[in-house]
Amino acid sequence: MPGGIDTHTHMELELMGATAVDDFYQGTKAAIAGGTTMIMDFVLPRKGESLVEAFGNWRRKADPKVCCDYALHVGVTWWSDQVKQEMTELAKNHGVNSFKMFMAYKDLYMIRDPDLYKIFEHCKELGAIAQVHAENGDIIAENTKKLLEAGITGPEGHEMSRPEDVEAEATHRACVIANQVNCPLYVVRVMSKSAGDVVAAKKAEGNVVFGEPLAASVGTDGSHYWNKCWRHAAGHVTSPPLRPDTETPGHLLDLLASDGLQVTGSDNCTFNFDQKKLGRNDFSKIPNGVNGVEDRMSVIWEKGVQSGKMDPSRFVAVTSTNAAKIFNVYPQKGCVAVGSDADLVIWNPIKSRVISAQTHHQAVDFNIFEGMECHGVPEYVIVNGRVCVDEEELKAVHGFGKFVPTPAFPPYVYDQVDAREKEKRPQGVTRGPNDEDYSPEHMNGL
Ligand code: DUC
Ligand code: ZN
Ligand code: ZN
Repeated sequence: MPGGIDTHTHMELELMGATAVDDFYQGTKAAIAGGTTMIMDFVLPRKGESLVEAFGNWRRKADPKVCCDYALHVGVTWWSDQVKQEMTELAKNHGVNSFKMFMAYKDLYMIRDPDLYKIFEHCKELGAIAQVHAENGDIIAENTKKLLEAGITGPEGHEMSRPEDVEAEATHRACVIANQVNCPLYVVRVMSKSAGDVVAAKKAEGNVVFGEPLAASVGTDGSHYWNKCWRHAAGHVTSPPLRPDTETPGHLLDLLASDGLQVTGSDNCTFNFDQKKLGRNDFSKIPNGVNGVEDRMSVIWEKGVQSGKMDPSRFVAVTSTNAAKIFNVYPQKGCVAVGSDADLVIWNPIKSRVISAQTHHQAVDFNIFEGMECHGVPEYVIVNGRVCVDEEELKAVHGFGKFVPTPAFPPYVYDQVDAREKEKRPQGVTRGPNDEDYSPEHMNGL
């Protein structure tokens, strides 16, 4: 099958006072070990920082290290005329067709609705895809304050401060705003049943919207935040959080199987125990992020195909092909065909392995899927024609990967946008300022 495409990673990201330990070398090496041959990482400029400069810095970090191919999404973390011009520059000259806005992380990245509207509008003009991290940042800030005042400082406070509703509300709001300006929307890391349902319902109404659950959100759950071991609980802290009920993973998997949701990422953003400890006395200071770049393919196979919820073709769609189509690198990526890149996986569905931090290839000292048995083992992984997993032996090559530009106006997305536009065009008469105030028949008797 075609190599996996992980739509969502944060290699060596500086976040909340720590730098993610999986860098572009270790992270992409681990990706290959799990059957992923392309990652999509996020350039996240600080407020006030030039987007183009931040993009250049990301390229300089990644290019010499990546073992597999990669593309970049760019975060729009502040808004001004300069940012608008830089988005244009990135889309036209640097191979970026996806821009991500955070509706949470107040004081760091958060974008408010009026700016969101303008950014969506500009994405549409550029033929780009708007991505959102959908959580209500204002509510989270208030809830966090109250919980800490009440003495709830442990990792369970993380989930309590940002419950499911807070994710579903922002997801709905993003869909509404994007639909006003006919901008295609991609909701990153769908973590809850209700947020998943919002995406599926809006799609069914005709909105052009895509949803990305994570390996984490279908593979584990938020009951871990209540684990007595602080390290264990903090190891699961990620935003939006995993949900404490046991139905969420299955519900998200069902949506993925039925095309209510379309793609899977990992949001791999890994911090070691000594870094997680920055939040030992305050859950809101625990660096956010979990692993997944290595295990995503196995976890989706186990929960999807092995459990009988999806067939192998749908597995290929949600782990590779749909991502290639949405981000406009199909058929270069995401399919097995003459002329496509030779990114290939020979997958053995009969073999199984048990996931563990002791044996994984990531730099991080913890694994949220610890002890999970997964069927589906990549026996061979070929990256751009080079055998990088050979009878399960990892032979990834430092710097072998390259940057893959994602061109504007992906037909898979913009054909749907055009159809939506036609459908929404007003029928019949519209009125301009120079039109008659009264038609002659209404003049009679007035
Ligand atoms: N969530 C995380 O858990 N980590 C990185 C950024 C994000 O949105
Ligand atoms: Zn533990
Ligand atoms: Zn992320």
